[in-house]
Amino acid sequence: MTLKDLGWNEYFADRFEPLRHKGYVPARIVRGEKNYFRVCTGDQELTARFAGKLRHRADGRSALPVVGDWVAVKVQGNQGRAVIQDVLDRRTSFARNLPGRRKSSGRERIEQQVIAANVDLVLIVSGLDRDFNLRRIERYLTLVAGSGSAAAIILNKADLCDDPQYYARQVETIAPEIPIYVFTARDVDQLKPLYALFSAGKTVALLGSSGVGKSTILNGLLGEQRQKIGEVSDAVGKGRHTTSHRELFVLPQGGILMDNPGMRELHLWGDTEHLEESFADIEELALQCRFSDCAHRSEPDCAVRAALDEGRLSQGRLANYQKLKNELGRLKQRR
Ligand SMILES: Nc1nc2c(ncn2[C@@H]2O[C@H](COP(=O)(O)OP(=O)(O)OP(=O)(O)O)[C@@H](O)[C@H]2O)c(=O)[nH]1
Ligand SMILES: [Mg+2]
Ligand SMILES: [Zn+2]
Repeated sequence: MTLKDLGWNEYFADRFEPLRHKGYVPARIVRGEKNYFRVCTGDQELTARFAGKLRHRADGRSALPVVGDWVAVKVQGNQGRAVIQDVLDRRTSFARNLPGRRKSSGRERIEQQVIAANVDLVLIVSGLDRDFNLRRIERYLTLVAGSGSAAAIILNKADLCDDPQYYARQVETIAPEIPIYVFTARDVDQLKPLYALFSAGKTVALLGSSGVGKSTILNGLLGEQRQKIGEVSDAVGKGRHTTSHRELFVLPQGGILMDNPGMRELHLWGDTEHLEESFADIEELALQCRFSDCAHRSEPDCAVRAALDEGRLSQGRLANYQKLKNELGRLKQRR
């Protein structure tokens, strides 16, 4: 394997250049465990920790390395170990808010948690069993809009659904610009349309709730059972968090695929501007409201309410838009 197979390119080479003379080598973080990482330098895979100075220099968690990051490592002897000395600037980063409370005051606290770095395309996976939820897909799309990555939507487990196309049409109404794939991942032949999404050096990530079939898709594309698959009873349709870490896999046909654990909580991190991408229809309507600060409630000449009354916009989508906008607005205030 070469660094290029792992996604290395001029962007990262430029950023690594000033570090080369220190005797560091470039590597990509291919797997995250609780207390260490696995990094790949092209010809070898090493167990790596990050240097303490990274933690001290880092203002908040976001600057610490995550899976997908390109890093400068110092290889230690030949025992398969390395120390991460620096994290190269990310091209994209997928982050969520990890809200909590301050121990001292009990006041609400926000924290950016970067989940994955340098992903070019996020595959948002839903199951067409009980998992399907348009509002959650809108939330994912808003998060991806803030990450710098592109998005595609996968509706898996078509075999468990009477009318998969009905759901595909629903998704189309909320994401007209985004490619949608509907299939049964258990049948590997049905994964073929996904091949077009991959090319050498491009990083694609699978995101979605637990049990939707992310690892099944990965294994299908790898052509082997590398990741453990959950034993979910079809009747219940609930996942049990089979995958517990993030990991990158290089596909035989070229391209890199990141498998992720199912995500339960998905609080937004980002800016209200990102809604322009995920809710372009509402944002465009809002430009035609009489008042520029229209809240689309009872104001006169409200284009958004008009669309709602005429059935061009659903109540559920508008309510979710307002909810996500509030969430991002509160985040902005706290930052
Ligand atoms: N009926 C049906 N079952 C599927 C399909 N794809 C995956 N499954 C099943 O769904 C269950 C969960 O699949 P996984 O691939 O482990 O799901 P995951 O998204 O990786 O789950 P986590 O690792 O917990 O996040 C397994 O029992 C799979 O066999 C499908 O297309 N149809
Ligand atoms: Mg999994
Ligand atoms: Zn309005």
